[in-house]
Amino acid sequence: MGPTGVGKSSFIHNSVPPDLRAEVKVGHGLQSETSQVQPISWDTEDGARIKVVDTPGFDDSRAGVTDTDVLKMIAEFLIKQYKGKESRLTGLIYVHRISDTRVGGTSHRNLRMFQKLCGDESLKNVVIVTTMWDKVTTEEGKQREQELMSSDNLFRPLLDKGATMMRHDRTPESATNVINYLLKKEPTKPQIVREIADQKKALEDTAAGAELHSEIRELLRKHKEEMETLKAEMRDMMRKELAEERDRMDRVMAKLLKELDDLKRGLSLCVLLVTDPPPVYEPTSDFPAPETKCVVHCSKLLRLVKYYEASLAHAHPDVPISVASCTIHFADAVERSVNGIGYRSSTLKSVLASEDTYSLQQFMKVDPYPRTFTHGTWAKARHDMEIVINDIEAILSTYRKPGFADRFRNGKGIKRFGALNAILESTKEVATDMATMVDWWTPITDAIGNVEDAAQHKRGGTSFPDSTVMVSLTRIIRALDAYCEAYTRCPEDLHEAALGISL
Ligand SMILES: Nc1nc2c(ncn2[C@@H]2O[C@H](COP(=O)(O)OP(=O)(O)OP(=O)(O)O)[C@@H](O)[C@H]2O)c(=O)[nH]1
Ligand SMILES: [Mg+2]
Repeated sequence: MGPTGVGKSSFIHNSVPPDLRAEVKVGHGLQSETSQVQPISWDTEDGARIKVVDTPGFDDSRAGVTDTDVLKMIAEFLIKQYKGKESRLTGLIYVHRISDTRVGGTSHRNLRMFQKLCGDESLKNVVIVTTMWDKVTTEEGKQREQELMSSDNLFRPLLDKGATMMRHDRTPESATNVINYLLKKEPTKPQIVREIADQKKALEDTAAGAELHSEIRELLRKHKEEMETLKAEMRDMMRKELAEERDRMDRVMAKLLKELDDLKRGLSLCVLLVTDPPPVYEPTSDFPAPETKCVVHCSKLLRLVKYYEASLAHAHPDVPISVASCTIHFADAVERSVNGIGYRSSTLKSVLASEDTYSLQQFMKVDPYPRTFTHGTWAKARHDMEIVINDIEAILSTYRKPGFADRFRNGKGIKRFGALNAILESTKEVATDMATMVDWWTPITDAIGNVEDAAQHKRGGTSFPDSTVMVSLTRIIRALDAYCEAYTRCPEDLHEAALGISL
């Protein structure tokens, strides 16, 4: 990569075996030559296949191919290669003219785009190749090279993070030198591929896309300013000239707006989908009805606590208090989860009725509630019960020490021991029920996750991803409703059972 006319194609011309040189077109004159991403490959003697890829530079003054086109071509090429899996990217080359006395805006722009496409992690696979050494004296060249290497807004940040700088003197030897250096590198995945293929970002949301987006916006802003100036000058100029100038500006503006629109439209779906077919989506089977034993067992536990409260009051007042408060906290958490799930279930119903992927995506994005919250409610309740169980077990172990029976001849200790054991057993029963409910939620949260993936995959589309997704969604909603119904009385029942316990 690199700006127009720096010698990218010439470099490739020098890298390929002699019989392929005719295929590499080197520019003549000032016009930019390369307007496509052009791979060229050959087999080495030891059986490896090398593929070198020429790219057009980012250059907003070029006619026909916009910078957005260039970005799309590069991104699509990299993603196809990555998904094709037979290619491994070992090197990225940025070409710069050592003969440039000053580094202009286009060079900075190209360098910025290059950095955003690569990302820091791939910089160790980067070589900055300097060309046109025959146009400078050795002294000049060396001095400029030093400047380029040490300047904070040029190559220094790249070199600091693992990039290398190498000279190319227009000979096959120096080009081969660069290629061989890169072939030894561990393959890398550039940032744009990570963003689009792995993180499923839209082109305009990638680092490179965002960079281009803000540049186009900046150009538009400048243009609007120029238009304003033009309007002011209109009064002094002849009409014809003005009209021509205004037409020219209108054309530029239209081009920029179209480019912005193009960028927003992203990569062609065929690249994203044809090479990466959506996973076959299997609808989840219907979910079993949620267990309600937990409420029954919790009520029983509270009754036990109430029954034994007086006998434990003197020696172990903490036990009834912690068991009861844990149960009441649980009842409150269930109340919140039932309300939340009820609300989400009705939202999901309207999403399902609309069959609109975007609403589904939005729902999943802004509302991870059913996924995490209710599952978390039960997991936390079970965890709290485990703590209570451990505490009671710790107390009971002191009762089991030798000599215990002698110290409590009057039988009070024996009674307490019995009470603690009964409460412990009942608490364990409740903890087991809670674990069952955690397990009950797991396939449902997984199913929601799968629907979410399917919805994500359908980026850009409007109708629902798949009819099987609708089936799953229906089953999920049914399960959420069944949960609400099963647990809607839980808080009330438990509060009632807890009446009379002095918390
Ligand atoms: N003197 C001199 N000229 C060079 C050198 N490298 C390339 N050129 C010339 O510079 C011009 C542009 O080179 P290309 O290789 O086409 O540049 P490019 O980077 O591929 O340009 P685009 O395809 O337009 O992006 C051509 O006329 C080359 O012959 C060099 O090291 N020294
Ligand atoms: Mg070229």
